[in-house]
Amino acid sequence: MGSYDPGEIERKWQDRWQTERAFSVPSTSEKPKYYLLDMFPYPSGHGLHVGHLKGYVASDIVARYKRMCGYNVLHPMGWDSFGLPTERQAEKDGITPQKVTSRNIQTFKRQLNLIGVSYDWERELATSDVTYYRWTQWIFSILFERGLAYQADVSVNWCPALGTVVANEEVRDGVYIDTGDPIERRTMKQWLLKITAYADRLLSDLDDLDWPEEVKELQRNWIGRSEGALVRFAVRDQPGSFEVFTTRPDTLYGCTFCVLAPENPLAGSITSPAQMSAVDAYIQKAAHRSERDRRAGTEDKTGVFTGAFAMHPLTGEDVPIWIADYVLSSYGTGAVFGCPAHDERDLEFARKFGLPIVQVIDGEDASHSAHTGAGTMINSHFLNGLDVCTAKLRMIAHLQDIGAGRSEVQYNLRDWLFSRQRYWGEPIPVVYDSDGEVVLDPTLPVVLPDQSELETLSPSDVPTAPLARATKWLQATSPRSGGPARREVNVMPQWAGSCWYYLRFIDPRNANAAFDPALEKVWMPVDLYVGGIEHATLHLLYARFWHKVLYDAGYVSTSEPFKRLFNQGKVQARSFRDESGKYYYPHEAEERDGLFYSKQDGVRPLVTRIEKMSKSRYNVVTPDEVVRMHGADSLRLYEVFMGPLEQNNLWQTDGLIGTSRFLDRVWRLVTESLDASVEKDDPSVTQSLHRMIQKVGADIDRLSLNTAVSEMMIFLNEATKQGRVTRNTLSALVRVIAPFAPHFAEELWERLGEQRFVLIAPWPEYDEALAATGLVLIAIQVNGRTRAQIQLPRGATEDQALSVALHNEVVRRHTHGALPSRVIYRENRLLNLVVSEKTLDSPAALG
Ligand code: ANZ
Repeated sequence: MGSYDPGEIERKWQDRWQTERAFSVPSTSEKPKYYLLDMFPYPSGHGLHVGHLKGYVASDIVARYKRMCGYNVLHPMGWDSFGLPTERQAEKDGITPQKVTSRNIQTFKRQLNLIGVSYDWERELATSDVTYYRWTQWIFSILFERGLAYQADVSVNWCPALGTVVANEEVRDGVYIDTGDPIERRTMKQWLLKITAYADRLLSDLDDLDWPEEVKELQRNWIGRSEGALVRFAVRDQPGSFEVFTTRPDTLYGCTFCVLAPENPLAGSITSPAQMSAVDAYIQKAAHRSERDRRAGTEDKTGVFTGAFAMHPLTGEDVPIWIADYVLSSYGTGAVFGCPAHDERDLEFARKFGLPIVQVIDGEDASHSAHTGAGTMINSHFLNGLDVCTAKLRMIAHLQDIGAGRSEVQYNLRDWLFSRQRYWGEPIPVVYDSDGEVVLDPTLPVVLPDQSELETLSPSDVPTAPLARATKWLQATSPRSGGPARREVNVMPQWAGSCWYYLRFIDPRNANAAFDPALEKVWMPVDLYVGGIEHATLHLLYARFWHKVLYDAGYVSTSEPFKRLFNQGKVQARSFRDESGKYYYPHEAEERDGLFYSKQDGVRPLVTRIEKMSKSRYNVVTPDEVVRMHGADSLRLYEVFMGPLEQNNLWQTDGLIGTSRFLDRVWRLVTESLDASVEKDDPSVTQSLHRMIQKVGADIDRLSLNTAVSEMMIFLNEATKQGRVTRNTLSALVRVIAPFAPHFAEELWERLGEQRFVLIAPWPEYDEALAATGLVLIAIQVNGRTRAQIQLPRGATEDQALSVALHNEVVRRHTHGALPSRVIYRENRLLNLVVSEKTLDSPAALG
């Protein structure tokens, strides 16, 4: 019979899966398709830790379950392998980025295989392979030809230390978040992608997606659609005029000043001689503040008067024109009209500089804070007496009549800054003709030159890309004139490759096209996309944007790429720091009387915290060490049993003892029952079995995997009471466990006498009526009085009953949310929560 030895079993089945190509997915099949995608990783030098694996284990469980349910499941994996960290690692180690990449990929792949994930490695891809990025370049050509890729002088975050432009999202408090290197604002000629042309569709198509509401909301805010009006102001005694964007045209009679962004070109030209030096000094200073800080607007308002006046478009009165950095150059028109009575920022500004405040909406006067809400119009001529909403429409119509304005929609979303001054990225496939004209290079791929051509990857002082040093590579022939041309030296940002990889997985070895259109129709859209919430805005917006462009160009058949999205939470772990903030590894800390000290000196007190698991916090646990100790199947079970998948969960290596023990008990039940040849099960076991099959399947569909595992545990308790069970029951049990603990299940499946992999066995059927009888009603009492009844699976443990009861609304009302001081549990009958009367009386418990 033998006992359960994970090491041996796992090796055996991983070898068999591999030699029999068990995970190879036919591109077409009689079966219905299911496309299940993980957000592919960036292969960093640190390898994977158990926190990274949570999402991969979860999706593998779904993939295995769907296969057993009869789907042809596409479950691929690849590498998002272009990027700055690899390039920096290469510089440090004195090897090429290609070498660093392949070394890192090897580690990642080994670690993923260690836990038995069922990827079809025959479809593996890396975004830095020329066979892949030639098609990324091809999509760039489509964007270019459709007028969606263009060059412009833009104000960018230049990082001298890295020698590249970085995205706004990568900068905080004036430094590059990853390395802490300072950032300067500079105006440079850059490539941009016109994602703003798709803003409306990116917004409205969200409604039909089966995505977490939270992510949809993040995208809506990121796109940030605002309806309002443009209003034109003429400058007194000067030829110039400017437009402002406002969402509150109803408040125009309350305008007492105008403000230009410091970058607004008008700022220089309208300024009076007397104000010139003050204005210049202010503009200089503003250039050092990041856009993020300016947007946050937490600091005191600053500004400077230009000495010029605008004419109010309705009254003709003088309105002073100021310059202030709370107005952003990149939003609206880079100019606003100030209405201090009804806008908080304008009010602060008016107070600081002694500007008049004119109230135009009835309500409290503006001596304390601006009245920004609804109300009735006053001091506003033809608008008086109207409500704010009607006044907006009237004002826009009036402005239109007199030619001073019109309605306008603005987006927070900006065009996507698409060039980077680095080496390890996709070359942008254009050349500059001898007359400077930009021409698309039709001969793809444009291969990245060998690193040796550049001498060094290190950035130079002048803001130019390393590729500018590849003198031979630079020389090209113009496809337009046939004459000499110069290659583009900027490369694409790291986000490019991940915009379309899900399409390449469909047909990864196609040498003549990015993918076969017939196969695209078979597989798209992705049925379930699993990954972290940190990709809610950038990656998921960029990918949706490219997909829509490909859709418009007729290359894909769906308007959205990802039908359903699931975000797994983070794995957290305890970290140790001393008073200076220096981190310690857990093995460097020792506990005395509930406090922690550094082992090294024994006296230095350490602060412990629960933080996101990460290398930089010294609290990482690797799959390698866990698998060695407990086996891959225990690890897989623990990854999803820690708590609800969408939440952040605390890693506790001790928890693995529980999942290991569970597997041991299943092992014993199966192997011992096999010898006993039981003819019939107790009705309670049968009911519990059917209920488990039903519940586990439904839970996997909802990605409620922790409850699926408890369901299996409940069944095991029930079965163990009977001692031995029938072969049919064993067969169903092994199949239900298979997606979670695949090696373990294959081994038992073989011992049950089965010839083929459990991997492709059908998911067991259940009887609806029997499943329903597996439930019992349990009375919940608070201090001996019955307050509620809850439905639980027969045989639920005290912990399971308690966790359901404490979440019950009625129960919470009676316990005032307090934890019971004592619990009395009668299985399948009642749960009595003893809560101290004092707690019930004290108002603190009400919280
Ligand atoms: C006059 C006004 C009166 C405004 C009032 C508000 C209240 P969202 O919702 O973000 O679109 N604004 C316009 N362009 C700006 C810029 N470049 N930088 C900073 N602020 C800018 O907000 C639009 C409002 O933000 C606009 O409406 C404008 O101020 C300001 F009682 O115009 B409002």
